[in-house]
Amino acid sequence: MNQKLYLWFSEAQTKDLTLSCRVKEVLHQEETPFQSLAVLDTEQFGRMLVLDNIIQTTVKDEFVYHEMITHVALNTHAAPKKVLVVGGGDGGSVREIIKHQSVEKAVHCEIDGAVVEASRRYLPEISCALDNPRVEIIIDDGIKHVRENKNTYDIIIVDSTDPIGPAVGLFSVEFYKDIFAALKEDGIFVAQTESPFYNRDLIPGLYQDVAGIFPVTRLYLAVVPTYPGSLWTFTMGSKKYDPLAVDISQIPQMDTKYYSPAIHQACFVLPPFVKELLGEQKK
Ligand code: AG3
Repeated sequence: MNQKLYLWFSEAQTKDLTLSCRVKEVLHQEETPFQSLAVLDTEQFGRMLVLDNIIQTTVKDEFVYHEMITHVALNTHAAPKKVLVVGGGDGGSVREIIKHQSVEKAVHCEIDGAVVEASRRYLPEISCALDNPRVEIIIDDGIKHVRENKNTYDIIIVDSTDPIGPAVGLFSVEFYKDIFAALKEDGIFVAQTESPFYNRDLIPGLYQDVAGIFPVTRLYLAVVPTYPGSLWTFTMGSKKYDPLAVDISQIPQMDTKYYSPAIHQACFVLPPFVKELLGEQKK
């Protein structure tokens, strides 16, 4: 019997480790002014968005990341009305944000319009909220947008790529200071902050930078199978509200597959090797 031809896409997760996925079909490929963009249909994870050969999201596991980068902060704030997403051109974060009734406007600032277009076309289950009237899409540099809008947002979510190339500025102390200024007096900031296994040089400095600016700083975890090491960190800086002080019995029933009131609390429980990165007591 004939064997089907095997084509594999490999992401070099570190210089010594790759994750390989068997590809059914290359649906789209282009060089944008910012990066190389591909949408692949894979056997294991379904359709997958790849930027500069790095897996950004897949239709099978995107729910973990998008629910966790949004709902923890949105259910910590008393009544978030205006929310900004920097990056995240696929629209997954915005889709989760508008599940919150209090949200009047979700502003989505993505530097690369081609990511938005490819996601609309090939990832409809992720990008489906982009045409919602409560969503405003701005194709521009998020760093500039944050700098130019002071005291504007209740929540700012930084849904970035890895801290290489165009995203380096999204992991800088200057940017965190500008975010602090762009938030209202009880605002909350959340960023995706990479792997506690493979980014041990990044997380300590970043956490200290956020803690030097925001009165409440918390790091939390979720499991995203397609990201390096699967275990993934998010860092929250908050001016007033503490996510751990939330009465989880008051969290409204939500249509989610990973986030839940129990996860809202449990995601802040850190293994000693992660606590160590934050300069905290291990136990
Ligand atoms: N942002 C990318 C997270 C980092 C993934 N890193 C990696 N695979 N090496 C995801 C954007 C989804 N909205």
